[in-house]
Amino acid sequence: MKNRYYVACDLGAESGRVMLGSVSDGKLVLEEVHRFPTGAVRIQGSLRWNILGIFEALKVGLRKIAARGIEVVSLSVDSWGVDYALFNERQPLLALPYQYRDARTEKRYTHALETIGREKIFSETGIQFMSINTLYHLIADVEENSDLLSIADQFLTIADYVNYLFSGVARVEVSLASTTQIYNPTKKTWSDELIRHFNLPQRLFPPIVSSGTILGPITAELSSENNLRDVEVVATCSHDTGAAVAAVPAGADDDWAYLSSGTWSLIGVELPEPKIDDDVLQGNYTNEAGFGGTTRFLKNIVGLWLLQESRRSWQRAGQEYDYAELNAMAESAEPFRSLIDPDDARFLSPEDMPEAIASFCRDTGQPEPQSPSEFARCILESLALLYRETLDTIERLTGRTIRRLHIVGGGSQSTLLNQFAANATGRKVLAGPVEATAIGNVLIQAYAMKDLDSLAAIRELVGKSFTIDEFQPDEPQRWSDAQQRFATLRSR
Ligand code: LFR
Repeated sequence: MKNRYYVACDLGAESGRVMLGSVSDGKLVLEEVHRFPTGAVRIQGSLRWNILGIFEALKVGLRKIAARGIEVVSLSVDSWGVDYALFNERQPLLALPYQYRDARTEKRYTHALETIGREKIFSETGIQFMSINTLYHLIADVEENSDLLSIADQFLTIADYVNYLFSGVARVEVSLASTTQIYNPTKKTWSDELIRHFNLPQRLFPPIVSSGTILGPITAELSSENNLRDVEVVATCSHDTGAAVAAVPAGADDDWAYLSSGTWSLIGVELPEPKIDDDVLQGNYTNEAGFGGTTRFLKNIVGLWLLQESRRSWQRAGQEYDYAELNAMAESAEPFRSLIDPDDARFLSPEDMPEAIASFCRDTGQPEPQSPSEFARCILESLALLYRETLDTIERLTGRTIRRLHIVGGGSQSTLLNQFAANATGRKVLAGPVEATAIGNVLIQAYAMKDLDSLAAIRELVGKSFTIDEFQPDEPQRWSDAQQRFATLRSR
């Protein structure tokens, strides 16, 4: 049989990738065809995505594939959560989509929670409270862009919007719908109650489809422009984290947790249904929709953003380090010199990350990191300690015992962070695959095209196809002492 090729268009906050996947000799073969920066643009006091630039970059990748004479079965886009584009029948795009870190939601967020109450929003959605969520951005649009909303037919979350540009079919896939904090996972519809309460225009909300839905063929315009024939556009898990969790190479038992590690750290377990109760609300955990009707019960915490932004600051000052260098430098730095609470609000969108970290250390009576090595060490140790706290809470909230932590995504390339995670959590860490999101995307396409028949089959194929590295916990006493210090910082 001829190889069947699927294309994953994977959009992250730092970079986008066009990945070509096919199954050969019972293994998935994945190839990066094109990579490009996606980063947000600061413009006239706001933070936006150059979404059409991203769309063009994806087409460059598709043309590279077509130029090799490869016939593609299907393609699918996945992206970060929350953000959206507005459009109507005549206008493909009505405004540059806001980046979730844009400050416009800050005051609206607090106000929205006061007017309706956290309990109501949480019982409707089961979603973690974060000022970045779509709900607060749409409220901002109602207040400051009502002229724009009045001419919009619909909004679409980022990956679903690009799937729409490819196929002409406007649907929100459920995993991405759930990141909006306007989706009700019990009723499996948009939350009418929240829509009404916040005066959001009902017509903006598109139909929701399940993960692995064939939307339809690529548009005729794109097909001829890019030399692609008979390509189906599939809504896989449009949410990158959803696709990554589908590709965790775990078995059917339930004693494992995942950490999807990139700009964000998404750490959690897979549940058969949402868990919406007071304890979960108090802990601010989330119930995102996963592949096959599962629930991704997790905590969304800051991740390598701390290091990415520090790196950007050093770059501006003329000091260039790649991530491998930063890891090696961190390894040689003094252990546990200073710790931060990665969750502190000052780290959400600072102008200068190293300065924000230094200010945290000053405020808490710790020595300020002096060099990139010390900053990197402080960031990685603090993240690992937060993983520990989060896993313990997940065990308490779900009644599960977690014995293994699967780390997937770009962050799993940091062997230092993997070892720290094993040490801090006292659990075995299984690292890889790095490209879990693109893999999940490709294999859910294979599922949609009836080449694979279940989540278990997807995971088994991932396990057979990629090398997974193991890290055993070490230095228990030092890490448990550090955990005490960390807990004190967190309870300030
Ligand atoms: C990860 C991610 C997270 C989401 C954050 C913002 O890439 O999708 O799951 O909370 O980006 O959208």
